[in-house]
Amino acid sequence: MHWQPIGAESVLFLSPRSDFAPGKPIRGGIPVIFPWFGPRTANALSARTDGPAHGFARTEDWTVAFAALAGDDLHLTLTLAPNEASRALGFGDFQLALEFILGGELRLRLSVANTGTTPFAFEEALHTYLRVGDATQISISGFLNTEYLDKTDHLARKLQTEDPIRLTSETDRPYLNTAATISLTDPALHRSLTVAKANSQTTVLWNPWSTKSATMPDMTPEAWLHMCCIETANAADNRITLAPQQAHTMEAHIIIAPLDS
Ligand code: TA6
Repeated sequence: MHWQPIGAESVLFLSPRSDFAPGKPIRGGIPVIFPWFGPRTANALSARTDGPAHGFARTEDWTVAFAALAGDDLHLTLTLAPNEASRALGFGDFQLALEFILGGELRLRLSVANTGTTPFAFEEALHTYLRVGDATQISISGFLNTEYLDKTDHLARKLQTEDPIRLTSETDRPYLNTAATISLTDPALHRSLTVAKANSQTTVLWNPWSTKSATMPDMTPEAWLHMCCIETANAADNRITLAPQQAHTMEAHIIIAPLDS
């Protein structure tokens, strides 16, 4: 929920009205999305469509499995195992581990292991809420010539033709088949935020803008101006099928830098 390198402005957005109640997702920080992104949809291995939006992982209690300071970096590993709720949703044979390295930069590694005897398909996202000074002034680069699903236009498949992107309205786009590093320039906070990644083929760009934000009870009226989600993911066409006894690790790497001059 909070990462602020010494001498820098806080990097993650956290809504002043976020819930912190069991079963409620936190509006900000880096929610961990697993085992589906958005509404649950049927796939080749499961016809089920029941369960909470964005899966169950982000509202479960995780276990702190490791914590250590190494030089200026704090290393944390949190784990999530199956429980009654996940089994009821058809997920009983997995282990998750989320490794953080927090320092002047932020690295996150999400590992998913299939501990069972049958394959399963999953989607995942590190749903990162970046904090910005003014969302109407930011520009975002790295998506040129990349296909995306436009969730504000009935999931229409479109191609990103302009770069950099400037936000002017609700923007909700899973970009597909991309391993690109994304760079966000924030003139108001006079810095750039870079999100690099590994083993991720989807990057989601989201800002609810003013109208949708006004309908969200866990957002204050102006909060949308101070956030931009750049989510490191594997979703939609990039859903992953994990064979028994296999594991997959996705990494996000967030770097901040002051703007020149
Ligand atoms: O990542 C963007 C998105 O899928 C949007 O469609 C919006 O629903 C957002 O996630 C937040 O979802 P939530 O369930 O936390 O309100």
